[in-house]
Amino acid sequence: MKTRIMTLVALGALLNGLPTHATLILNDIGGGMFTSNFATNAGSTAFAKDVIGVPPHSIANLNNGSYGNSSSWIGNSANTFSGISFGATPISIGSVAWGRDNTGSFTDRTKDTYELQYTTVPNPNASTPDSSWTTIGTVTYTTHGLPGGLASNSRRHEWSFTPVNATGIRLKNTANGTAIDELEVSGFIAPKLTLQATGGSFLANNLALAGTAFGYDSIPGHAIANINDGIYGNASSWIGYSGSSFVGVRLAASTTIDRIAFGRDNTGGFSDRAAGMYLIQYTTVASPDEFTPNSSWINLGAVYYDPTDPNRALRHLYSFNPVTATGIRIIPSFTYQYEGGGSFALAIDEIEIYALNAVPEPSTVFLIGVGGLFILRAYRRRQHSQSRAA
Ligand SMILES: [Ca+2]
Ligand SMILES: [Ca+2]
Repeated sequence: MKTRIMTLVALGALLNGLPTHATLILNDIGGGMFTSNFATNAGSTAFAKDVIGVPPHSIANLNNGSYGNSSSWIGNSANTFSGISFGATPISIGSVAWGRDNTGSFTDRTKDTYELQYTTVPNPNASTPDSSWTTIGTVTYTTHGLPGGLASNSRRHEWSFTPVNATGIRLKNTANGTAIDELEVSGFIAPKLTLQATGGSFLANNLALAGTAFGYDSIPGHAIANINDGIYGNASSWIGYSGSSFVGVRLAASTTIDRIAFGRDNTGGFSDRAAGMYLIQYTTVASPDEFTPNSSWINLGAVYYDPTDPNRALRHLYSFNPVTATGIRIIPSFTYQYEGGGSFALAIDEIEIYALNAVPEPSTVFLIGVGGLFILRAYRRRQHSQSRAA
């Protein structure tokens, strides 16, 4: 029962965080291997439709517990796939991770559409028919990774989804020659960021207003200082210039925070420069700025906005486990040959930061209440249907 309640709480967090058009929720970018990685269990086996005939790339590299190009699988055809069998008995899975080269050296071979599937067929392999696989979710990387980019498409990306019982997973690719250095699977891990509101406006006591903006670079007319000037909209937004772009806010004092909000254009005017990923980090060092080393930043979480999500450009308010921070920064993915063929960095019109125990806005209280009711009703229905089935 206790486990069940814990699962419900975790599922509640997942449901609250579900974007409009995705069943894979981005949880983190970069980072290390799952503490409990089912793909490297003794009974687990990697398989793939094919592999490029160039050493050292191999199918076994998919779950050898090592990142990097020299420990990767590369497909050898369009519409290929790679996967992991857990054996004959289904296990509960809820999170996966994969990347092209989590060491950051290689950034090619990532532009692709990835479709994650699972099966309950015992000991699945490359010959398990398509009809035995069920799709969990699909994500599209509109570009290859960029060198040096911490939020690059080539880094390890960790995704969570509504848990399923499975004997195996497979990851389908559309492009020929996509690379994966490690395919990881775990039980459900609650996303680090929980979506609390889409749209909406400033709450009371936005700490960013009293903070100091900093960033790596920007394009003309979209200055770093726009990030905390208290104004939404494209004309008051920051837009990065390169694959190394980031922007952040140094807080006036070290503060325990638990919510952040940002968007591309909360006025609804512009919806370009919003499909992609944002990695959110915090730091505890004194007086952080654009020169604070990468090693001093800790991941708070990441979000992925699908190109088909109509609300992707609006402000999104997220909550997270409280951290005491001196500053935060957001690293957007950089896209090109996208939305008309030009070169695009993602845009942010405003960053808001809120302290723990600040009074929440009424609509947030309402949303949490509605979310709780929904989960309770779903749970009761499940119990009801289970008792009827028994
Ligand atoms: Ca590997
Ligand atoms: Ca602004």
